[in-house]
Amino acid sequence: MIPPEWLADKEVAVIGLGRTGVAASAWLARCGVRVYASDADDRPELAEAGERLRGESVAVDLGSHDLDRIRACAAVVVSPGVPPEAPPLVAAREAGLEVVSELDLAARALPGVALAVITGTNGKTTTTALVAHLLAAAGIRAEAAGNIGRPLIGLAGSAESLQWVVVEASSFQLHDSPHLNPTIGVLTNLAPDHLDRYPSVEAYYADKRRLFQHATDRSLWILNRDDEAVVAAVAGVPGDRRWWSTEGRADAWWDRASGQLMLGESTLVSRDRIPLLGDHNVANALAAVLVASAAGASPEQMAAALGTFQPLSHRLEPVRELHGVLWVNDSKATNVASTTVALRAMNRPFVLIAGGYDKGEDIKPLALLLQDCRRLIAYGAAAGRFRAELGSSVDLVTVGPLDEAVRSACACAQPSDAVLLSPACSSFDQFHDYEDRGDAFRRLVRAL
Ligand code: UMA
Repeated sequence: MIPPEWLADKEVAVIGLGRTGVAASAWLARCGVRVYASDADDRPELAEAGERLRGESVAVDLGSHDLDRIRACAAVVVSPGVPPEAPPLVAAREAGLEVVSELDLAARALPGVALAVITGTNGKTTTTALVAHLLAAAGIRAEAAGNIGRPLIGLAGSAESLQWVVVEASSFQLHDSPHLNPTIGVLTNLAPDHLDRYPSVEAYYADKRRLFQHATDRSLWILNRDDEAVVAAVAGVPGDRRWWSTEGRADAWWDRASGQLMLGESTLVSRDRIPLLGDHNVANALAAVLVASAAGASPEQMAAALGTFQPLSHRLEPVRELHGVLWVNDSKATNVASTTVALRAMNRPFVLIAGGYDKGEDIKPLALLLQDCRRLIAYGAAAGRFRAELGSSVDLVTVGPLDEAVRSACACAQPSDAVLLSPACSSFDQFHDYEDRGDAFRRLVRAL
């Protein structure tokens, strides 16, 4: 549970007051810990959260961190979005304080609950949600939490009512989780990411490999056989391994010839029954099946539940079919890699809406995936760059706001086409975040 020294005279510092910091502060205060919570920012929504925490006896600073006060604390709980070189963390390390993630603390506050921890560069949110769905359908008491958007600490105190928690863990969370020891660990795939925070790809992969830090012969690892970097990452790690593959036989695999998802030699379910677009989602389903099966779900239960999974919002989310045109919201695609996955998932001609806030990424590689693109509608701040870099590869028009892009797509899409919003850019030129952008797209499409 809570380390005893945290309950002595000193305060515990919580750095960052987003969802993680607020949940961690509230839980620590309820456990009798004296909490000093601070955030370098003072945006309006923090003020409201700060007031609520003050009502729970938490000392709150917004707009700055009191570094001397932090140095005098017993320990530090850090939010994933705070980089290691942030001044409060540098001060804490200099003072010899333990720095842990909220995830690490929460996992210790769930005694007796089995943890399926899912990490990887892509697919971890969908896999996490799928596992929780399969377990619930099998009558297993399970919840999903972590990077999926729900701080794990919110479940602390519910240990008695839970058998499993399915935890989506980001590399940022794993970085500060020295005690985390999953019952089942899943590594979906590894590709360069977050290089604005990590000095190298190796440093990012090293944080992902922290999943295996307490591996023993009794550990169970569920892994992607199709990804060489995953195979390399697990070399020499103790424990049992189960593999999935969309390219060949494995413990769970996709028999493309028959269109079936297979568990070993047995047919599980037809690909067509799973309401998720794209081959990458077959991989996510296979990973989820291996986890749920190890946790006690039967093949029959899983097969039925795979057919009732609701696609997650903003991730290749089908919005509606209108006059034979399927409208798809992939607003979560804030970079070229995500849009690449979406374009590969298109199995029909499509109109692509892309653009937004230009992060300066190289967008030319998208040209290779635009053979079936009827028209690219580039919108927002990055529209000009799309025209300059992709205008010779595809029929391309530029527009300003997203509503104009939707109208333009509506005018040119043909029956049997898809219209795909997969921006390859962030949303900040016109929206608060990708969810705000996806919600706006959904509203516009439903109003057509
Ligand atoms: N801050 C300081 N001082 C600093 C630097 C930052 O106070 O020196 C503050 C910031 O102003 C901010 C807070 O620290 O208010 C950091 O908050 P946060 O970014 O960690 O946000 P949370 O709302 O706590 O959300 C986090 C995850 N965010 C990140 O990892 C960036 C959420 O993942 C996660 O869902 C949530 O915890 C619950 O576990 C989001 C994400 O983008 C979805 N994750 C990345 C990804 O999936 O690629 C890793």
